[in-house]
Amino acid sequence: MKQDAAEIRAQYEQQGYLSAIPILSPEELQQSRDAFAELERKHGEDYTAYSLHNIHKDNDWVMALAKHPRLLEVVTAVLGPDVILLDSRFICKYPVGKPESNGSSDKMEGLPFVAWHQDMTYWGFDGGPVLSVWLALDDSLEDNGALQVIPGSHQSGLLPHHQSKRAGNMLSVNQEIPEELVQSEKALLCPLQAGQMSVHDGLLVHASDPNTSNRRRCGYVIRYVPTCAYPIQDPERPRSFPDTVLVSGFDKYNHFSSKL
Ligand SMILES: O=C(O)CCC(=O)C(=O)O
Repeated sequence: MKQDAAEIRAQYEQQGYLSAIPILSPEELQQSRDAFAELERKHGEDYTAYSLHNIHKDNDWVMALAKHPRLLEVVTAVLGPDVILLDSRFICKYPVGKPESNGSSDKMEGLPFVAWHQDMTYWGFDGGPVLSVWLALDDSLEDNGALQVIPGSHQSGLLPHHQSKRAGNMLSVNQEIPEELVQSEKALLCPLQAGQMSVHDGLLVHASDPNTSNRRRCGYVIRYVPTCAYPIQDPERPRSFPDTVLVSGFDKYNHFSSKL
């Protein structure tokens, strides 16, 4: 049964995330996978693993994903009608061959993974939340390193982060929440079938393990903010948002130079 906007929002606010939401039709999924395969041929897998950043303005098929009506229905249910796309990136873990013993940490050493973190540490926003969409182009399951979340952890505020000592962290600034602050016993996997998405709050603690399967795990991660949100000025880390797009409603704040 389809949830209405108030139910979507209530569940999101309580848990800090929603998962396994069907978005793409089989045809849309196939077209997206074909277009992505074209980028892999053009750039090579080393590049497409993490460097396809903010390509939504130059690629109509990518913009169509970011503005997909079913996806925006969920995003606007949570953030309200006036929404800006802040940033987007493909994040792909390619198969590297199965470690001989199943999952022992020394065999996983150096394989790409994502350390426990909160997105807000990186984005540094005030005036409104940041919401992240993870739209699956491949099935994303336990063995190929699906996203894991700590439900409710968005209610504990911003946690300290330090530089990760483990090799292979895919995050841009190699950030990580110290182990003793992560309630990993509460971790839940967010398995997705290709074409489904999960969404999570900028304060939700989340991570993902290496891909130990023989299948690719490719997702399109899109960050959205309500138009009232604005970046905190941080002289230590000046950031710019040159590729924002108003994807829904009206922007009366003009915190970004977003164009429709
Ligand atoms: O793709 C992953 O494994 C992690 C993605 C992530 O950290 C995010 O969507 O914020």
